[in-house]
Amino acid sequence: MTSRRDFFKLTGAVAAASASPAALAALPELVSMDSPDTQPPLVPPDGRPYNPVVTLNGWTLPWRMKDGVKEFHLVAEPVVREIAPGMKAHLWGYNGQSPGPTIEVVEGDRVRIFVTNRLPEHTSIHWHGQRVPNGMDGVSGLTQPSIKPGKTFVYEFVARRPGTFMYHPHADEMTQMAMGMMGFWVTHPKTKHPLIDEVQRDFCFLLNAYDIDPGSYTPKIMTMTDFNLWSWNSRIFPGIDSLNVRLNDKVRIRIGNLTMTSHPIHLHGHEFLVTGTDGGPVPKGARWHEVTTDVAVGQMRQIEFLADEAGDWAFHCHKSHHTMNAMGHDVPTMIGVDHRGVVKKITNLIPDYMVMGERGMADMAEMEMPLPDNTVPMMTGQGPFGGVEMGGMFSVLKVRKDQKPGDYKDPGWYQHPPGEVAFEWSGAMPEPARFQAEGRQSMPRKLMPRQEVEVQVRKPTGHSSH
Ligand SMILES: [Cu+2]
Repeated sequence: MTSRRDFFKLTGAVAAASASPAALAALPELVSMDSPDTQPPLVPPDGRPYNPVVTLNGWTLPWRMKDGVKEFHLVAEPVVREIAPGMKAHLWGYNGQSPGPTIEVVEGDRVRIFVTNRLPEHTSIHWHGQRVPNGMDGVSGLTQPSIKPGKTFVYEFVARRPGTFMYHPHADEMTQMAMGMMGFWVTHPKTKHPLIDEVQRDFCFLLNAYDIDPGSYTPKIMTMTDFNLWSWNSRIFPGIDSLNVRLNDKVRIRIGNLTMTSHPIHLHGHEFLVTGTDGGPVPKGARWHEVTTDVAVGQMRQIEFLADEAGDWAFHCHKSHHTMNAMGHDVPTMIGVDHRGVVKKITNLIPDYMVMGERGMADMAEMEMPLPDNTVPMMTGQGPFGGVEMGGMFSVLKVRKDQKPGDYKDPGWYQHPPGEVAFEWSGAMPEPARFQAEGRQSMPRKLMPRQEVEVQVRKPTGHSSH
C-alpha cells in the first residue's frame, strides 16, 4: 500500500500484499490516502489530456495504463475518517477514506476497475448515471453475484458519456451508504463539447449525512431522517475546506446527493447556471440564473459561474438545520421563557444546570460548555469578526485577485477595502413611527377579535420530514 504522492515515483506495479502470487502480476497497486485534506488536482500523466477536478477534502485515484485500458483498484474497507478537527468517525469507505477517491476518465476511455472487498459483509459497486453493459451495473443479485469478503471483482466498460457521476454499493445499501461508502466519478469530454465550457476551477463533492451520538464513533445505520451530522464528503464545517479561486476565474462545482433528503445549495455574491445533471449537459436554452439550486436525493447538479466579486462568500445548504452540528432535536424552544424562578430550585438539585435558549440559540455558540469526547460544538467556526455560528453543510468561496492560476491554497481572510464593511450606527435614534392602518383591507376592524391575541412562534420539536 502506498500514498498517492509516492505512486508515480514507483516503476511497475506492486500489487496488494493480500493478493495471491498469481494475481500479483495482474492487480494494479493499491493506492491509499491517509489525509482528509483537499489534495491538489491529479494532472493526467498519460492518456488523453483534460483539466482535472479538485475534490473537496478528497483526492483522485491514480490509474495504471495497461494495453490502452485505464486500470483502477478500489478497496472497500473500514476507515477512520476525521469529520472535523477533534472528531473522528469509524466509517466504511474506499482506499483509506470516506468518501472513496474520485475517479476521472475521458469520454471514450476503456476502464477496468478492480474492486477488493475487505468489509465484514458482501458488497458491489453501481456506477450511478453511466451507460454500461447491463452486467456491469453493479446491482447485487440482479446483475451480478455479490462480492464476498476477501474477494476481488473486475468491472470493465467504456466511459461513453461525458459528465458528472458517482459510485456507491448496491448491496445492503442502507448500511453501506449510512456508513459512508460512496465516491465521485467525472468523465471529461474528449474534444471541445458545445455544451461543456472550459473552466479554470472545477470542484466536486458529495452530500452525505451521519447520525453519530456525541461521544461515540460509529453511525447509527437505522436513522432515516433525524441525522445529526450533515456533511460534504464526510466533513462538517469548520472541517470543510474553502473553495479558493482567482478573481474572474470561470468556476464549476459538481455536487451529488447521497443523503435521504434534498439540499438547496446556496451561493452568496454570484449567480450561477445549472449546466449539467447526471443525465448530461443542460441545453443552453434551458439554463437560467440562480443563487440556490435544490439537489434532490440521488441527483447530481453541476453549477457554473464567473467569480467576479472578490471576497469571502458563504456557500451552504439553505436548510438551517443542515448548517448545525451534533444537534439534539428534542429540545424545546425557550425564547422568551423566564427561567428565573425555576433556576434556583433546579441548581439545588443539579449544581451544573445551565439555562440556555432564552434569547435564541446564539448563546450556544459562545457558551463554553464541556463537550463529551469525540464531538464538535453545534454551531462553530471563527471568522475574522467573531463566531460564524454555523456547522454542517457550510463552506466559503474565497475569490482573490492575487490567487495564482492553479493555486488552491487557502489565502486567509479577505481584507475588505475601506468603507466596505457593515458598521454600527452611532447617531441619534428617531422615535419609531407606527403604521395606523392595520387590518384595513383584508381584515376590516369589525371582524377583528374583541381582544387582541398575541401568538408566540414555537417551532415543532418533532422532525419527521426534513
Ligand atoms: Cu441540506
